[in-house]
Amino acid sequence: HSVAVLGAPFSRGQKRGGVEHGPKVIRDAGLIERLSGLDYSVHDFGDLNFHYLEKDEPYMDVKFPRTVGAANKMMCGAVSRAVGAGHTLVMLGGDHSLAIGSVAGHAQQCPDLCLIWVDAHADINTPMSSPSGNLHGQPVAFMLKELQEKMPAIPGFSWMKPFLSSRDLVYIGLRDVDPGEHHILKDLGIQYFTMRDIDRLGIQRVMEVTLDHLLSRKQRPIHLSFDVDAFDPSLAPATGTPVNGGLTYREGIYITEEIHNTGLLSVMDLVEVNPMLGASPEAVEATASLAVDVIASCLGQTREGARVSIDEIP
Ligand code: DIR
Ligand code: MN
Ligand code: MN
Ligand code: MN
Repeated sequence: HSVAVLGAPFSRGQKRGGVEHGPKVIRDAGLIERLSGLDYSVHDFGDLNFHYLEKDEPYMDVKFPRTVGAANKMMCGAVSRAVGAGHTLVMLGGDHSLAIGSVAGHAQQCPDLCLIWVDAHADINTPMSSPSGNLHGQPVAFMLKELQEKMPAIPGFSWMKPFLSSRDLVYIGLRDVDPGEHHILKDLGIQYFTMRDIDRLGIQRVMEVTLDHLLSRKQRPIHLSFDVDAFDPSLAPATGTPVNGGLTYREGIYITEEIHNTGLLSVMDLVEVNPMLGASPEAVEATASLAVDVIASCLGQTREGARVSIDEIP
């Protein structure tokens, strides 16, 4: 099989500078070499070239709507082409608003996809419920068919229509959910596992229920959207909105191992690595290196080691 890597240096979905350098630090932490070592043919598609519009007034409270909309339109086309060409795609953010285009482009090729959202946050605010106006807190609201009536016509987004059913989405790692978001989660009956649920059930049971919920009716392509802030800030300090009490290293890697083991991972996003927010170079390197571990694990790196053909054993 072949893996394509696509960088998305973009930060207008939130207010803190630096997250546009995420793709560079993740590559510098050795991503391409690690994936090549897993016996993939790796195609590095480089970085998308986004344009930041000079005049982009807020719409309601939504910041940079046209810039984020245009970036996601470009992302949508790029992901659709890569998946159409047969690659498993790894998208490197950039902020999480980019998942709008990433999942939309994936859905153009795979309309029956399901979505696993690993994040401290639910990212399901509508422009009305958003406390910040930042689009990285809203991407899921753009995707869901059930929220169509709650979404105003935001400039920059006329190219897309909602495409995902709320039953085809599961959250893991939540611990900072806004009131409006909590209402939507309950109202639509979305399956989610907070950090408290992980404490109660254990990550093994959480993954069993997650995959059963999404795949028991039929096998379908998986989109994994992984926000590095799902991890505990002690492991992933270089990110814009850290929240205490996050995933341990082992919980994070168990999630990705289980997703790999389905054989159904089709596209993944790794977002919100911000090298300008680490307290030290070591903090940035630790976050980027964790991102590489997550991606490699999604693509089959195992903790038990892998069998190789007998002539490769020294
Ligand atoms: C908050 C923060 N819920 C918002 N969201 C973040 O702005 O809508 N998402 N940080 O990753
Ligand atoms: Mn988050
Ligand atoms: Mn997020
Ligand atoms: Mn494999």
